[in-house]
Amino acid sequence: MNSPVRAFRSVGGDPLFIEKADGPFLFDADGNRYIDYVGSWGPMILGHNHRETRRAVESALKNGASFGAPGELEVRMAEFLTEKLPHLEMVRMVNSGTEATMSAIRLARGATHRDKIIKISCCYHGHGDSLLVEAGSGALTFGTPSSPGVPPALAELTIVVPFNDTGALEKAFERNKGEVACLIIEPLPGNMGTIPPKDGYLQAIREMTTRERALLIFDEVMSGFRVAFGGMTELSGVKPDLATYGKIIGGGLPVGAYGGRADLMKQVSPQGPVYQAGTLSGNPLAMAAGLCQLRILNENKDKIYVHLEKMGDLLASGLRDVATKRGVPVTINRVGSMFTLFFTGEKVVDDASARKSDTDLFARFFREMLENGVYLPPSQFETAFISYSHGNSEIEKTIRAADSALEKIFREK
Ligand code: KE4
Repeated sequence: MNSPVRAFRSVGGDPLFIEKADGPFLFDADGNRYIDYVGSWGPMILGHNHRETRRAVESALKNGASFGAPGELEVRMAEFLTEKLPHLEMVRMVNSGTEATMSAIRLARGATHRDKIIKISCCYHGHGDSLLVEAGSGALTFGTPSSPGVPPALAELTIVVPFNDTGALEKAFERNKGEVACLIIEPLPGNMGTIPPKDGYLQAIREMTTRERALLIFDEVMSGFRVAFGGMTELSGVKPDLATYGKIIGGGLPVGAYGGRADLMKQVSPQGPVYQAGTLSGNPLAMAAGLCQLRILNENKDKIYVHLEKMGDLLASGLRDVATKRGVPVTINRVGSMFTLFFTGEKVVDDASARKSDTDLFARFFREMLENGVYLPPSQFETAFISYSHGNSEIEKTIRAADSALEKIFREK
């Protein structure tokens, strides 16, 4: 088990071992087929085993796997990202979202000569020490939002405030005047389940960080190229100083990236003193897969994002109808092809309201859906993803699977 969120710990039962994947489907080692809503936790926006992406990797591999020296593909990736994402004046490729956020934090501290950072309670930014303080995703799921092993001297430099609460953020800045290097946020949190920002919240954060001369880091590892081609930066119109990416930009291969204002990025080694390095950064295979997927998204952006929105709307309304029909209180938060079905009747606007969900019922529902051939993320506090390869038939089958799952659960209650 190379990542805890795959462990089915919070939903019970043994994790499935997957042999292959294709389009919207996973196939386990026993040959069972599932409609997949994990999508490798976000990267597989076009669907699994995409023909063109596979060919791009095969053709890059013919030239060798890794050179440890600059190559054309990583330059093409940098050109693509900086051309399509105006807030990225410069970008550095790394090998995971964790590396991207860890490096962006270090750059913020180095550039501002300040040590403190502000993060949002139960946002997850990978497993960098400074960010495993009240973190989301598996840390939240398994009840260890703040991980042992992070020295208190470091953890106390991370200030945590609740999501969607500008008052708490004002107070945090007030109490740490002139000491905050940056605020890092998932502009669309997906690691306490999907929770959209309240209207004006991101704009308010932008104003506060500018006023306090703290850098604003948008962690778009999950939302980047997912909720729109330009991610939440496009949807919100808010321009961060730095942003991090991962998942989709690697097309399923190990990848991460951080970038933003050139005056900041020029402080990263070798141009500047802030050190960050990586044996496989800009790896030709990951660049080939990522560029292929990004180019397909770019060349078909209207068609693809309209389809993702349509499928998302169809699924969310179908699930809501099924739950309402059976008198089961649910809240479904969705932005495009990212959604979470919370087993609570209350609005879910932050981690406190998310934690009110009936996680036992979620676990039972998860297992019944698996029985019915649908593979949801194995945690109430994760986001489900729809891919471009999901069509009406998969959505309708999923809704029927949910109907029979709830029927069975409540028949036996
Ligand atoms: P990676 O180091 O896993 O590539 O990225 C860390 C990361 C950073 N920022 C955001 C917003 C993220 O969602 C993630 C990783 N997301 C989890 C799923 N919630 C990855 C799945 C896993 O840990 O296995």
